[in-house]
Parts: sequence; C-alpha cells; structure tokens
Amino acid sequence: MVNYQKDGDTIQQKQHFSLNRDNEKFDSLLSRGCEASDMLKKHIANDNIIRLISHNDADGLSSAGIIANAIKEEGGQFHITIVPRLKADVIRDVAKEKYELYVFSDMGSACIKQLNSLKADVIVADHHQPSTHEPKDNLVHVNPHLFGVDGSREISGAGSSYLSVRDMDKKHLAYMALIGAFGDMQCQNRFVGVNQLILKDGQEAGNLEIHEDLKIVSKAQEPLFKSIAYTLNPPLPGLTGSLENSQELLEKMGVSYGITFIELEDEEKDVVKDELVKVNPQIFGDVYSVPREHPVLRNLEEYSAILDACGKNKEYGLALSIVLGEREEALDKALNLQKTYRNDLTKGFDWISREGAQQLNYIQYLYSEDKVLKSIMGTIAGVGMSAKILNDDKPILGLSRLHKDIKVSGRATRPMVARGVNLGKALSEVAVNFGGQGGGHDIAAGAMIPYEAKDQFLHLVDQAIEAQLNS
Ligand SMILES: [Mn+2]
Repeated sequence: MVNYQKDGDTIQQKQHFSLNRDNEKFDSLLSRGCEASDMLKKHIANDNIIRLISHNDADGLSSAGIIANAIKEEGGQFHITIVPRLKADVIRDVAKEKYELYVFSDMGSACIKQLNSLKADVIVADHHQPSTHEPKDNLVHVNPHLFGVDGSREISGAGSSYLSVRDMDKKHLAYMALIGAFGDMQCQNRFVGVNQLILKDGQEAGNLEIHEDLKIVSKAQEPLFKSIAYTLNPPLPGLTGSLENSQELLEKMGVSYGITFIELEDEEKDVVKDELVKVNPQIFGDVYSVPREHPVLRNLEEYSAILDACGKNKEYGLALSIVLGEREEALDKALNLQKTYRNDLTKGFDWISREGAQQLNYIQYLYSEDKVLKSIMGTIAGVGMSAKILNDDKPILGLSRLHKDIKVSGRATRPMVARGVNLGKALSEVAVNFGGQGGGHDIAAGAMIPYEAKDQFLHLVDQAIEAQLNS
C-alpha cells in the first residue's frame, strides 16, 4: 500500500508529487461528499423519511446499504427501492411521492436534467459518466468524474455513497464501499485511487484487514474442485468454469478434491497453492476481510458475490436484509441463490467452450434465447475472455433476447481500452440510432435495443470500435 505521507528517495518523492496532485482532486471530491453528509444530517434531524433509489447490482446494493446503515445509526428512517436502470418513468413515479430528500446511488449522474425537476433536496452518489447538465442548488452531485477522478477504476458507486456519509463519522462503513468496488471489478490485484483512501479509512476504523492468502472462493463451504472451478476473479484459465478440469488437476496432484480447502493438510494446501500460482500468479495475494463478520461474508469479495447473486435473482429485499445486518435465514436463502447461480454459470461456460463466440471484424458476440444463459450473459462474456475460454483479442457483446428487445452486455479488456476502445461510448452512440439506450464504462457497458435491430446494431458497433481503434 502507498503511504500518502511517505518521504524518501527520489522515486518515492516523484510518487509523492503525483499523489499530491491526486490529493487535491480527492479533497474536492471529499468536500463534495461532506456537502451530501450535511444534507443527510439536516433531514435526519428534521425526522424526514429519506427516499433511497439504488442500482440492482452488488455495487448498487452496497451503496444502498451504506446510506441506509448511516441513516439507521443516526436514528433516521428511509424507504429504499432497487431498480435495474433509472428510467424516465422511475423518476416520474418518485417525483409524485412527497419526500423532502431523495438519494440516488450508483445511478443518476446521467439524468441530472430530469432530477433537477424534483421539488425536494436530492443527492446523487454515482460514478458513471455524468451528463453535462448543471445541477440545481438543491442537488448535491457526488461523482469522481466531476473532479477528474476515474470512476471506472478508482471509485465505485458504493465509494461515492460512502463519501456522502463519511463526514457523519462513518469510517466503519468504509469496507462496504470496497464490496461495491469488488462488484464493479475495480480491484485488479490491488485498489487504486480513492478506493485506496477508502481502504485506509476502513483499516483506521479497525474492522477491515488485509492478509495474503489463496484467493479461491468458498474455501470453507464447497469441495475443493468446486472452489477452484467457481473462482472467477482472478480467473484460472483452463480451470475457471470447468468442474471436470479442476477435478482432473487435483487428481493428478494427488490431493483429495472432495473435501473443502480448509480441511486439507498444510502440505496439501501448499501443493495446491504452488500449482494454482503456476496457472495465474494473482491467485495468491491480498485478501480483504472483516474478521468480525459471519464466516461466509468475512471475505469482501465473497460478500460482493453473494449480493450479486441476490441482485441477479431480483431478490433485492434479501440483499438489503443482509447489508442491514440480518443474518441466519436471509443468509441461508442468499447462499442457495448463489449455488443456483454458480450452476447456471457452469452451464454457460460449458456452452461457450463448446460453441465459442460469433466473430465480426472488430468485435465478437454471444447470442442466446435460453432462459438460463440470458441471465448470465454479461458474466460469461467477461469471464469467458479473462479465463481464456474465448479469444480476448476483440471486445465482446453478450446479447440476450427479452421479448421485443435485446439486452446487450459489453466487456472489453484493459489492453483494448489502452488501444482506444471505449465500449460505453460505442454502445450509447449506436443504440440511439434504434431508439434504444446504452452506456457505461470504457471497459464494461450495456445497452437495450429493439430485437429487429440486432444485426444492424452489431454491424454499427463493429464500425464504431474500428473507428475508435483508428483514431
Ligand atoms: Mn457501480
């Protein structure tokens, strides 16, 4: 971890210099967060019920959790709605409600114009590309992009939500911001930027710890071969998504594959570690945990995966129960959802390793009308590339048919982004041609288009990516 106050030799001083510049940007973002805290404090003091609207993924659910916990701890009340997208009718509906304060988390930055019409105080805590509209005086907009901070890598929606409550003495909630960051895949080996500052807050608060460990999932719950096959981040090429290959490797190593990792003898653990490090060195590294948490939620990445499973199954109430501290029954239900979700993913990985992706010149795509595959398209597209089940030389679009529309989940890689690919831009530009909508980050984005437009849409995205690579 980088120490912000560190002095030392020339190299460290250089680093110190650029961190100082970062610190200025961070300070502006932090003070915007303080404005949000002030607004929240005012409405809690007035006994107003606060209206929260958040996104339905792990980041959005942790965002809601952070703000709701902060309000709860201060003795306030809230009403939460979780939505997949902030559509115009959602804003119209909540505008009819008579709340004094609305908080939009992990969404809203693209809709400042519409949110300006709300006749109440508004907080938008988001990290997606903001619209160019100026917010009205009653709207506090907490978004890293407004201060030159990269919202796709350095801070999540939960991070922006955390900054919105940070000044209410809430550093013990910092870990939840990192759950959101894991959900949005912002931890590539380590946290950078504002996420690093949030991490430091969590360590200071004393409930967040880092230690080095083998980063396979469900080490205490699942038989080892499943732990390995279910591990998506970091991906284990050849093993991720394949129960068969994982079992085979363990058999070859002479390690019992049917028991959990923690049940292995120490020497066996070392053998497994050494073998997996050969597949991907990143499989051994920093693990972020809240030791006081329930064992299955202790590891923040696994906590995030459980919220993700709830979100994908539209079990938002369940996810909110968990982030608000309910365990026992809610957690059992969530773990069952995760089991089903992992079975579905295994089916999806089997499908793509059998069929591969359809190739255009500059993009590749997956298309399915299968009920199970449709629901996991984005994940199998992304992990398919990172685990090398699919080629990772072109951005990939996962297309799922929903009645008359097609939902598009796009994924790129860091090297593609470095070569000029911006999927969010490409999808939003192309989708409007068909009366659809799209957007997101350079590396991961989505769109919704009419079913009839499928081929034309793919063709235009192919051209848009070509243009990005050549400009
Ligand atoms: Mn997010």
